[in-house]
Amino acid sequence: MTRPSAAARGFTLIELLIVISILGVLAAVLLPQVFGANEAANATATETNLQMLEGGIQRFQRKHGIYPPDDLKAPEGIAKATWKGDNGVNTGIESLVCFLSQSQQDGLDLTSLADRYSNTDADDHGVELPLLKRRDRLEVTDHWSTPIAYFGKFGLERPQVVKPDAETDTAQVKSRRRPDGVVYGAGKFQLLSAGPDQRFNTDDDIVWPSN
Ligand SMILES: [Ca+2]
Ligand SMILES: [Ca+2]
Ligand SMILES: [Ca+2]
Repeated sequence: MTRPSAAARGFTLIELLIVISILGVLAAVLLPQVFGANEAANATATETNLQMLEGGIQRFQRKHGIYPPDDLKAPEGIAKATWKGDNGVNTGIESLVCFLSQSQQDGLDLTSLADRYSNTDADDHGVELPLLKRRDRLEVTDHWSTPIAYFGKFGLERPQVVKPDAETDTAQVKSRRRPDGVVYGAGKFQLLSAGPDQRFNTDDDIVWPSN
């Protein structure tokens, strides 16, 4: 068996190095684009769900003349609160899910969002929600799996406590304000996603309505 000459081995090694460096350059150029595309797709999908929730909120408002409460407390004459009291965590979005899940006519069937449920604070309503057919007190998450925050009309100035996931400590979340200082959704409601960084009250948050 003849061993390859030193020149031949060297040439192979150089070729290998060139290939590796080309792959390195390609990865450096393409990976951020791939991740960027993913983030953009997640943002679009999250906005679509926020828009869908808005549809339910508006239907509730048309029927009852008020926006769905963000405190799990049923206003007089609207619904009879048969569910358990509040544990103070994720309350806004849990309350929205609860009120929208009472009936098809004045709410929204959220069963299509099954892949976006979480229950990071592991609580329950004690009774089954009529539309959702679930007893656990679910949150709806954004596409980075962080529970969305929902601020009702009267809760826009009240910070909320959100537990991002089962392992992470709770965070205090404030409703988002426009550059002129007016709160987004003033006089109505606000839905807030923590965005790609999974932290609330940073620049990448997605707010709805966004004007
Ligand atoms: Ca809760
Ligand atoms: Ca919960
Ligand atoms: Ca954020």
